[in-house]
Amino acid sequence: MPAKTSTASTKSKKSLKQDLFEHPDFYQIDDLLTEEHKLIRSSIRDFVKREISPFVEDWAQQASFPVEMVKKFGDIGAFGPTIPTEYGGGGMDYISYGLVMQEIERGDSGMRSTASVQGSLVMYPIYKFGSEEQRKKYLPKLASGEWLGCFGLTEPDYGSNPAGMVSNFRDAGDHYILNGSKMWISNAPHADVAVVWAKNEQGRIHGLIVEKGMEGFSAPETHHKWSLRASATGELVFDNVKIPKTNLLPGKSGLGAPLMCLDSARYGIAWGAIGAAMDCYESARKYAAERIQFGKPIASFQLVQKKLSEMLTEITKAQLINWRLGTLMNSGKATTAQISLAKRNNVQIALEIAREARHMHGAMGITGEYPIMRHMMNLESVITYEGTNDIHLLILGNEITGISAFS
Ligand code: TGC
Ligand code: FAD
Repeated sequence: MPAKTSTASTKSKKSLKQDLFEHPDFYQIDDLLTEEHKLIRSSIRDFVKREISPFVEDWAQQASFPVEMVKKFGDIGAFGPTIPTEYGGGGMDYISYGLVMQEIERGDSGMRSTASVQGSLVMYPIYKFGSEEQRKKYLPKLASGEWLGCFGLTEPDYGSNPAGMVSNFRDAGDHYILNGSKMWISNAPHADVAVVWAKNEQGRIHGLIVEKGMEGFSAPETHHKWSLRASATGELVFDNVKIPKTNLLPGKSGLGAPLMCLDSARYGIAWGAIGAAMDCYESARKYAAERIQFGKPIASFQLVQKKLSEMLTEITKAQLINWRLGTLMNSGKATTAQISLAKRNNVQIALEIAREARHMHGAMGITGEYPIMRHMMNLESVITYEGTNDIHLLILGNEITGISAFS
């Protein structure tokens, strides 16, 4: 009996070591996942290995958004995993959603952006605040990847402070007239549908569905980015655009409506960033074992071991935050401040891990031979969008003190 126990524990130690290399799971969080969660994760992981990782370096180097991925994401169920199946969504829980985001961002943050904007920022508001006709018209096509969507909140003069937005619409009888502009909008240049936030004549914020081809609507691409180069970013320009009244989202108005969408998207980012961090860690661990300097693998130097140990520690802490936050999301108990803590912590540590991994690869770290520099540059956007690092600190500060630093 003792011999058997010791064989079992030797075996589990061995597989733990293998996991640390392949897919770090130091605290065996897999034990907390269901078989369905693991199945979803492995199918997205295989998809990313096959359809994204071999090509993404070229897409990023050429700053080219691979439009063909939109349909492929639809086929694999990456769009709207938590939206009910009757509208074409995946009908999954939030842990599954997180795992999908984690695996896609392990490939590339820009690819994860495409999926999280479509699911959390376009399908979610249409599902949550849309009429039944709007749900039936848009959701199945967005879920299948037939249509691509974008979310227009940020304006040239209103980023962290969207309440100040100046985009506006007025009642013109049987339709509205929309004017204004949005900036830094992911997916915009290729989007068929835009969920746009604008003020009515009383200054109340509403969501409007704007479709490609509407007269006076254009979406020029933003060029020369050093970050998220495989994702297309653009402006949304509205010059007296005639919007049918049936395109107003009737279910909720006020800034709270877009902020609810951001809760869902920020949650996905908290998982996604750890995917990028794991890819950097795995690459650094492998490189350190293979790269010989001073006659030894660099992994044998204490300073390199310190870096790897700190990376694994931070990844493990972030994985635990994600899992617990996922269970709170599933039970409808997660708060905006809890989501802010996860988004802020996980993106920040992912960026720090990417930078350390970059150092550990020496000169090779700046090349496209390794994914590190691309992850690092991508994460510089992820730490800014969906609320900057400091805005999330202040959301937490408000929660702790009861005093808003914004007003
Ligand atoms: P504040 O006064 O706090 O709130 C205004 C109203 O909204 C309500 N509310 C919420 N309701 C539902 N869910 C939430 N999470 C809510 N948070 C707030 C609140 O109760 C209030 O309601 P009422 O009825 O009293 O009016 O608003 P504030 O103007 O002080 O702003 C707060 C602040 C700064 C935290 C907020 O504006 C903010 O989060 N700013 C950051 C902006 C941001 O994150 N933008 C993201 C744009 S989208 C994007 O980046 C996509 S990138 C995607 C990709 O490519 O992956
Ligand atoms: P600003 O708000 O001007 O902030 C500048 C600096 O000031 C930051 O460091 C900020 O933390 C700091 N600051 C601001 N206010 C305070 C304060 N009260 N206290 C302390 N510090 C403060 N938006 C969308 O609507 N849809 C999208 O799809 C989208 N995609 C994006 C894709 C990319 C690649 C990028 C880079 C951005 C995207 N954004 C999108 C915009 C993004 O959400 C904003 O960039 C972000 O909210 C910050 O706004 P800003 O860039 O105007 O910075």
